Amino acid sequence: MKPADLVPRPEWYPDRPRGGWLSLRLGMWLGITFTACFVTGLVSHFHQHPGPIQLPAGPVWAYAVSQGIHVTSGIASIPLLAVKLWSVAPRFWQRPLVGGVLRMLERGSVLVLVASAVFELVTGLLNVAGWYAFGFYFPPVHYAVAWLAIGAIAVHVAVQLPKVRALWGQPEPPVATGELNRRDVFRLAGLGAVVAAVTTAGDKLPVLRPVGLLSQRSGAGPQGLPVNRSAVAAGVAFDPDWQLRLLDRGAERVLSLRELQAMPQHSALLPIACVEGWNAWAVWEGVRLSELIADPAHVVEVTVRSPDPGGYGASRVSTRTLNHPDTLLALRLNGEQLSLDHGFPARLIAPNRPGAMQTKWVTTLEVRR
Ligand code: HEM
Ligand SMILES: Nc1nc2c(c(=O)[nH]1)N[C@H]1C(S)=C(S)[C@@H](COP(=O)(O)O)O[C@H]1N2
Ligand SMILES: [Mo]
Repeated sequence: MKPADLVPRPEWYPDRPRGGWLSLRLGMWLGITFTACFVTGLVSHFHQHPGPIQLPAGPVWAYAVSQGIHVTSGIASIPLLAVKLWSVAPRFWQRPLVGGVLRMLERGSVLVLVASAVFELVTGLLNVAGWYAFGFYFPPVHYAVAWLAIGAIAVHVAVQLPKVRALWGQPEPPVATGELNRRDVFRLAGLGAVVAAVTTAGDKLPVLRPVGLLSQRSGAGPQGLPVNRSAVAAGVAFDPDWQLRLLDRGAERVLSLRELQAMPQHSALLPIACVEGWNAWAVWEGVRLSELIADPAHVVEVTVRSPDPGGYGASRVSTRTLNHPDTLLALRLNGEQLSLDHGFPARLIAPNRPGAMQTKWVTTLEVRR
């Protein structure tokens, strides 16, 4: 037996209702969910890597909605992609397996498409499930492969356009009696997508919490808010001598907690909107960040630091966010003094911002003009 004989052949596949009619419809839905993932993923990227693209400071809920759509449409893609691969499976083994430059380019682009799509969905799902099983730092790899996936989708759509035209409006091909038809398979895939989305979205839309079987977060925690990284995990202890250091125009100013409490206090209803998709709203109270800094309209950026050595121990605040009235150095949460796990004595809280940038246990504000 030659090695090539071990490679499956299209005719080995049972004659089931696969093929163009089904692939086209699943492909269109995957096009929508992957585009939603890509666009919302870019939004998340530009929040965390501000460059030439400056995102607005509001509306307050925008990032919670955007990242909720990202994770929900990604999870809904899993059953759609699984059935899509099933619908085209025999075609991967069409002979000749290798041959012809154009054919190899086409097969190569499909290989990139399948590999990058599966990679994005699997690593994304593991990440939101809190199982950081891969040996690399997730965001840059997920970001790079996202471009690969969206590029491969564009090439795939262009290559398949003649077939799409031919299939468009065609009736569903008949199947043998007693056999599942293509419309049923399509409906099952859609049902799988809806069930996956609804059962994981309880930590994004509270109305879905009762059916949130697969939700990652329950919403429970001290002061009515979940904790992502506790003070113990971050190596931050209660510090009775805590002071806020303000570094601006080459000078250092120091403020005690009492001094901050004596300043005008403002409150804002804002969400923690984690990059992993869940969000939780609370009433925050504290000092406006812009009122701590002289001439805030002319600040380029404020870096907020904590003693936490982890990747989320510091964050950057843009001019727009600094000058938003809801951007606070929060001292209180839901009517009580902040608990240590939520960032006591002071944490940053600002509208339309990834949770990863809502720095807890703030000790230093560094102003760049
Ligand atoms: C099950 C599916 C998916 C899940 C659960 C998921 C989850 C996530 C999470 C948790 C982040 C935040 C990473 C961080 O900042 O720590 C993220 C970012 C991102 N995702 Fe996904 N994702 C999925 C699918 C996709 C797909 C299909 C694409 C593109 C085609 C995509 C593109 C992006 C991009 C561009 C970012 C921004 C990365 C950065 O900040 O540099 N994701 N995703
Ligand atoms: N110093 C510090 N601040 C931090 C983090 C951290 O690890 N260290 N985690 C961030 C992340 S990822 C989230 S989602 C929010 C969670 O805030 P909470 O624990 O008060 O709910 O805090 C952010 N602030
Ligand atoms: Mo987070």
